[in-house]
Amino acid sequence: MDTTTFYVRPGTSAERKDLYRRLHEKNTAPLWEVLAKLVTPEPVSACVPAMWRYDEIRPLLMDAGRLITAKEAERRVLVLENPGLRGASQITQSLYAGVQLVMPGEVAPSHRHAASAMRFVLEGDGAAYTAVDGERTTMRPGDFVLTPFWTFHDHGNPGEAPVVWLDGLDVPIVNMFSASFADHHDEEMQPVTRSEGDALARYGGGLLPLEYTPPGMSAPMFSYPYSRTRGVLDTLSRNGPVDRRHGVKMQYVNPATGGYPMPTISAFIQWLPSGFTGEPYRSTDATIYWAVEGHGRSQVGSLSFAWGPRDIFVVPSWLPVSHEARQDAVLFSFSDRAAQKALGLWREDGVQ
Ligand code: GTQ
Repeated sequence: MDTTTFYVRPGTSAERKDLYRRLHEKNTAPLWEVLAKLVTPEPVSACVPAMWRYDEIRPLLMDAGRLITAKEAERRVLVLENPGLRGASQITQSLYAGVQLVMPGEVAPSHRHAASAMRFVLEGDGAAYTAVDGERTTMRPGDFVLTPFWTFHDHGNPGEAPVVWLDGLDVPIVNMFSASFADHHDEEMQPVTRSEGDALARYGGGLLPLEYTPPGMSAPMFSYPYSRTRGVLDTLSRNGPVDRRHGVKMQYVNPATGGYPMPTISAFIQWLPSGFTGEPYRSTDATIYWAVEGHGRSQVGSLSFAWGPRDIFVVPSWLPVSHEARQDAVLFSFSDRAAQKALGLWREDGVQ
């Protein structure tokens, strides 16, 4: 839709221009001059479709691994900058994404912040961990791991191989509200107070502690291991149904509420059968995709992205996306749908 014709911008005159100059001096402005770009009939976003190929990014990340330590950097991360939002540390208007590396023997020191974070593990030998709230969670490829609002977290890699994961944070949302806080733990590594797997068993096994009341807005467990997720997709791939747009698509859940894992971030995993040619779909939540398994192609607006394992691409708000799979494929994705739904803003199109 041509958004410039939705409101007709009034013509100008010498007297009007003089008024605008006097308005400007008093920190005011004529709404009718900006209304068309302020209140658009459909989403308009500076965020553009973009793709990051893992085999292009990985060598740069490993160079960073030689040039700076995790400790010196605090977090050794390549920020994924949307080409339409350069310099803003944003992959979409509302979300930050980065690719983080922890080398063998390193520790990324313990800190906490108002921003909520999620990780999706890309590579590693299954020895690295992230410690959240006194509990260490091993990070294996495909695991979805949470660092909720204001929880201390440090990342360590006692293994032999580098560990790399995708970070997704709601930093732009927090900063839009000017609500950012952060501090450091007294110790580089927070004390471990619970044994590994405790939160997953306590909250993630289809059981909850007796008469449990969620203490916060985020899931009480920190890890959604890929072995479990993959098992679900395996079963459902046989049982269907396979949606014409999404294949077999599931959302990660806060088991204590049935809602999204964190108040601002939603995450999804989908299986596409070999030969799948999906129909277009659009929604108001700009979405970051991460190819986990298989090869395929996604049409995003007028662009076509061919992807294979570990490639990342972003779909801006309201641009149609359709997926094709050359072989059985798995896509992870995340977005701000949780925040939009909480505010009553979320919309989708092309769903029957
Ligand atoms: O691991 O705590 O990519 O604080 C950006 C900010 C990761 C983290 C990022 C962070 C972190």
